[in-house]
Amino acid sequence: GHYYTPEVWIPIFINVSLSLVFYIITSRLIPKLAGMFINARICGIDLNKHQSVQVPEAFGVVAGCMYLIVMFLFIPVPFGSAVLQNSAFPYHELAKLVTALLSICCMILLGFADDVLNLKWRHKLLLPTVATLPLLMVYYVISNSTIIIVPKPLRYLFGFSVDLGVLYYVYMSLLAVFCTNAINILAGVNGLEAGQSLVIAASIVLFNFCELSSDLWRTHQFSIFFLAPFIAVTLALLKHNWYPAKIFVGDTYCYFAGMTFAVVGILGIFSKTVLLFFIPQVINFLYSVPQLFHIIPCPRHRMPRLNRDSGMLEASEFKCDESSLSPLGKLCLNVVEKLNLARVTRKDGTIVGNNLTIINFVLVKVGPLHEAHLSAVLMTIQILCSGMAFLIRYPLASIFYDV
Ligand code: P6L
Ligand code: UD1
Ligand code: MG
Repeated sequence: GHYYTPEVWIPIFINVSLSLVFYIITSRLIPKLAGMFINARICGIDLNKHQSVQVPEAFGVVAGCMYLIVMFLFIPVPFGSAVLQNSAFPYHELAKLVTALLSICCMILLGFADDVLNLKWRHKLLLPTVATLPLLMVYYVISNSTIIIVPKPLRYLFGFSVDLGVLYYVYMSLLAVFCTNAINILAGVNGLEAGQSLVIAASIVLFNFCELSSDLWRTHQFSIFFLAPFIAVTLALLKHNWYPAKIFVGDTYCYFAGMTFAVVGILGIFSKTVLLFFIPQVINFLYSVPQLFHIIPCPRHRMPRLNRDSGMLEASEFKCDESSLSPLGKLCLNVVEKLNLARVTRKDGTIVGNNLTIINFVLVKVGPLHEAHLSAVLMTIQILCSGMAFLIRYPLASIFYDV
């Protein structure tokens, strides 16, 4: 088969080697640029430290630029064999590569704008949608498959497959919006944004290696090309962003990471599997919905807060008058309270509850934790969920599908 041919492994080898080199370059560059970001006032206060120190922010832009450099250097490599053998040039492969980079580049720009200008929510939702249009156009040209295979138990209702048509394109643009923002709202503890993205990227790469022996190996190889350099720059960031953080990754990095995952899922045609690796982010998003839509008050920061006496992080809280809550707000609060999903206390008509993120949920259930410990716990949860995703994707899928 194709599995042992140089066409499969040589480009991957070159890509991984380049990634290693750029891991070293990026991790040395980051501390050198810290002063420059402070001078430009691109910095924020680390809210969970005893002293208030200015930490340079938006270092995702450094990682993103280094990432683009690796990818630009790499562009000729997959086409080496076509050029050397003088065979038909695979223009569609080139279009995929360049368009994917265009979308990622746009998101780095948007993220950086968000970090320095603090954009409104509507921009955060609208701009990623627009940034996926080139991707969707390429998807239309290379695949245009809008059919989903129905799981066996549901086939008597829907038949073997359903053609979603234009809805499938809507789903793909929503995927990009979801991936970018879901990482950004599961944040606020040193190392968390980069840590969760690292686990997701590693999981997708593992999935790609599992699928590299299938007939669809090209799309999985394509995904590895994008994710190996991503893992390299993420590791470089994580080294400096882990507790105690010397730099913050900023929204730039969250958007960059989310778009990279959306791009490989969409153009690799395995977007549902990508979503499976977002289980903690999906749960965190669903849990956050009452606050995101302001059904329950949402403070500017929902990250845990430091107890200055014990040095531990505790769940942060929102506070409001019971009378100011809408009926829907009261209902939401009752539901999370009955299901034991939040700690809510009522006193003299004032309601206090923990902010609805899984970070605070862990702290409510486990008790106060040190920041580094909390970050490690959340990364462990992400890894366990990836294990579960593999179970769903392989053994479970064979129950629901003929694979
Ligand atoms: C391309 C191909 O691999 O589809 C794949 C096959 C094929 O099905 O899709 O990636 P594709 O392949 O395009 C899926 O993976 C299966 O492998 C479909 C998964 C559907 C789930 C979508 C999103 C989930 C997000 C998380 C698996 C089919 C098995 C069916 C089981 C479906 C159950 C899924 C829900 C699991 C949702 C949720 C578990 C949550 C547990 C929580 C515990 C605390 C999270 C929802 C949370 C709700 C609270 C090219 O090579
Ligand atoms: C999102 C979250 C917000 C959370 C914030 C933390 C929602 C709706 N928004 O907002 O609840 O508080 O991310 O990133 O859920 N910071 C730290 N330590 C860290 C990381 C960040 O103290 O490890 C602080 C710094 O002051 C930094 C600021 O958070 O300047 C960055 O926040 P920003 O990314 O602008 O917040 P949002 O993404 O808008
Ligand atoms: Mg943010």
